[in-house]
Amino acid sequence: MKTQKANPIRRGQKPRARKKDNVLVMQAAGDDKKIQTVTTRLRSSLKITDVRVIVTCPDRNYVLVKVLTSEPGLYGVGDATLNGRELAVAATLEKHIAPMLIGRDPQQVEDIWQCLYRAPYWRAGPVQMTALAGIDLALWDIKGKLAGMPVYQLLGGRTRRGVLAYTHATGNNFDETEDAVRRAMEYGFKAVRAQVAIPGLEGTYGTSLRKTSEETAGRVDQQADLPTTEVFEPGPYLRTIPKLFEHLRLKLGDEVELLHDVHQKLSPLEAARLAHDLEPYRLFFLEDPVPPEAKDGLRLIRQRSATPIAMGEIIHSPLDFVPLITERLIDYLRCAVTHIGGLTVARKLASLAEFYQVKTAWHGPADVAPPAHAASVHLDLAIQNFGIQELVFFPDVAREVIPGGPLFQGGYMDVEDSPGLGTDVDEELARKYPYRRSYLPLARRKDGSVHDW
Ligand code: KDG
Ligand code: MG
Repeated sequence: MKTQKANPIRRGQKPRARKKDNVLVMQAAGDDKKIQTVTTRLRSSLKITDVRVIVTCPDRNYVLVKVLTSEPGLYGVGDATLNGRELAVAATLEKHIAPMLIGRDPQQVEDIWQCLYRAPYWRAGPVQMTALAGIDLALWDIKGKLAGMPVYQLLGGRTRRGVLAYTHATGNNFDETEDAVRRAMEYGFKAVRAQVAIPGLEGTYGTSLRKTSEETAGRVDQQADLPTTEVFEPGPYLRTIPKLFEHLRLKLGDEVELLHDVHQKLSPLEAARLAHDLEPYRLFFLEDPVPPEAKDGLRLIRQRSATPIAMGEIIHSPLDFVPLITERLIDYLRCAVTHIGGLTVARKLASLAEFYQVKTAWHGPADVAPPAHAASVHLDLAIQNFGIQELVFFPDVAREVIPGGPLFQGGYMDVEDSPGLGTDVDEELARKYPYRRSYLPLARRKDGSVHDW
């Protein structure tokens, strides 16, 4: 394209001398010439002027970050939602991060990432990494708008036509879960996560669905203004889940990809047994079989079965993934782009994973906002080792407050070809839905002792 060729910044070169830019500007014709001159000047003087943190609850709580610049109308929107700890992230952004950013050049995405990661001295942690991701996403959004390109282009361009998506299906018994998987398949999904209530246990992770604007796929309603309690026992769980997948394979055949989320509830030995017992049903992956502190136990799972393992939605330090990847203890990298520190670092993890045949499955739950889902899909479109992407449908009210986000058709997700991430926030509307205190549930064993939820 003519304009792109004529612009050294778009080609990733450093704008060394204004004179050189001018020579190139001279090569462009007519209107192109004016655009070139304006963008070159704009880029050399662009500054961050404000960082707005928008906490809003259109159906559930979200933390949006809006980074404004010295160029009127040029801003970026990121997501910094951390379910149940929204206000801690908002305070980190407002009190500690925003003052460091005012006056900085928003184009220095990597340098800003490094400053925000290293400057606190206290590295990582979910609150800090989520706050950092909110800024990082907003900066990539700005960079895309400046370049006039969708973010996936800046990440290297498309490697695939669409992004294989999965959604959730659940039920109180095997037949209900089977029906839910069928509905998702009729809607176009080729991959479905299946969960079922465990007989005799009150409340099972992933089994209480709330109504959505899309009838075929659910969002899990597990928020309350004080933690509710679910009961978990490994015995009944380990006996039920292989039978669920035996039922599903028998009734649904081999075509549909099936996934299951353990939600970090098992010990390594229990998880190894489950992965082994599930092997005949050929899961796409078994998710978070053990909690992160027991990740050494993944070795035991590996020795016992060939069920693919996805891990990491509550891992927030990028470095924690390094041994999981290099020792090939996981098959799918499953952190949330928005909880691991943003696109800048997720892209690096994906590159490391590529060399070890580990694929990506970025966490995409209802409790992260559309800019995070969009960022995941932009990355999925650009990397070689994409695996699968979790998809949820947002209710209309959330889509009005936070417009834009990935599209879904025929089992695949995509993004519109608009510049940046393709999402926004309506600040005025957001104010109509103020924050509501909410917690995730707690889990206890039958004897009353606390267990991982
Ligand atoms: O905030 C917790 C949720 O994001 C989590 O329970 C969802 O495990 C989850 C998943 O795989 O989507
Ligand atoms: Mg999960």
